[in-house]
Amino acid sequence: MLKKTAPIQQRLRRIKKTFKSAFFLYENNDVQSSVTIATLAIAQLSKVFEELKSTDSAALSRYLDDKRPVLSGLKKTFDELREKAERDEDTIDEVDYENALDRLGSLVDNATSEVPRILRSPAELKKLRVKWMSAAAAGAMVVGFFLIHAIYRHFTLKGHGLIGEYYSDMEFKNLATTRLDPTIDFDWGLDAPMKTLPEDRFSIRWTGSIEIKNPGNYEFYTLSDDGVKVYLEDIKLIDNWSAHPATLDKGNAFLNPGRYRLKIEYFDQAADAVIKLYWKREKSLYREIIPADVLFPPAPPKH
Ligand SMILES: [Ca+2]
Repeated sequence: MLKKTAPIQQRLRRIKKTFKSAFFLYENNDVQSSVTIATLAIAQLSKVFEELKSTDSAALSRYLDDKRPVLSGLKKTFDELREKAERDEDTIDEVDYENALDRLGSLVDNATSEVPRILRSPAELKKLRVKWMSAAAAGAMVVGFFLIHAIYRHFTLKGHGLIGEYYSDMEFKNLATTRLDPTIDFDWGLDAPMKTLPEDRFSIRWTGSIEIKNPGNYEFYTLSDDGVKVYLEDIKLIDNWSAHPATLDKGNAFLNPGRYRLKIEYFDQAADAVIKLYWKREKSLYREIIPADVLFPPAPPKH
């Protein structure tokens, strides 16, 4: 069993974190994991409510009586969503799901601020802390397991794109913005890619990995204006580091199934700005933009 257990406020803060993970997963289009984690937040909150029954605070009883129906309504909604997600996540209506997440978010927020406010008495809190021990330890293990599972799914089973670092100079010095780009498929014309960058003289570095499912010869292409370099692991596949109009460059590699580190460096010096990353798989007739579901951001730091 875990040695340390958390007092009630800390437990509530963790539930808030769990909820935020659910929201993050939703924002990154991993609805299935999002539903799982949101359901977990509900289970955790139910456990906290259950534990709190033992206090003899009348104000707290009123609060719990008031919120319990909201919680069980949400539980029902998310159980249904989870059934749908298990069948096929495309059947989940985005607006419905966002509403459900919203409602859960307000309940978690409310509990995080209200419960500690009601339980101001140090004696009550001390009593709760003792009572909470075993359930909290078990809960922490469950949260840990599900979060690791979701993060694993999020970063390994389903791609979402590469991390793009956008610099407001041509030498990767002044980092302006970092974001997740599902695909590298940009034609900014004469405009700046974003408000934090100038229209000319900027550079971008994308990092992450690409998943290869079938062995074979893979052709990689870039269409760029201006300079571009593409690295797979430490092999330079494409190198056209010069100012030029939109140009197609190509590199190829025989790849076995697995995950390969991928890095694209790009700069624009003046006028038009274009950068696109394609591949052509063996037996495929056309080159296509490398899709998001085989591109993965760099793995999260290990603890
Ligand atoms: Ca240019």
